Amino acid sequence: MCGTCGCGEHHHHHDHAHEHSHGHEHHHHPDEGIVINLEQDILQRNNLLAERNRGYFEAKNLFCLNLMSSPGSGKTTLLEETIHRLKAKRPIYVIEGDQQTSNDADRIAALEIP
Ligand SMILES: Nc1nc2c(ncn2[C@@H]2O[C@H](COP(=O)(O)OP(=O)(O)OP(=O)(O)O)[C@@H](O)[C@H]2O)c(=O)[nH]1
Ligand SMILES: [Mg+2]
Repeated sequence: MCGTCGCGEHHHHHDHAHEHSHGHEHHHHPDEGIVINLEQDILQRNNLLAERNRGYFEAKNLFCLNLMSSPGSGKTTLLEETIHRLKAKRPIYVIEGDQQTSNDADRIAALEIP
């Protein structure tokens, strides 16, 4: 890492003859581009946890689906209908991902599914 600007490169020239504005301008050639990878560590941790979950599900012989889509696109409705049709045939469990409200969790709980 460059100790002056903190970018990913090891050696490049910083001109200190100009006045410092302390904005976030970097003096790289436009074609070089600057990649500051802020997400990487967070996603690595997610991937690790997901991998552990997959191992757990596999060991327990659990069939798991991760249901993701835009807000209001019908996830919970699809779940409700799926549960309605399958719950007599096999045990079903739902993990809800809404961290703000329990609206969806309540709809699932109403179908007497853990
Ligand atoms: N016309 C139509 N409406 C649907 C369908 N599926 C869901 N809806 C309606 O779309 C609205 C949102 O459905 P939800 O199942 O709550 O959607 P969601 O993806 O769980 O929403 P969030 O949890 O808020 O992200 C509700 O009014 C549903 O009745 C569908 O296949 N056709
Ligand atoms: Mg929902």
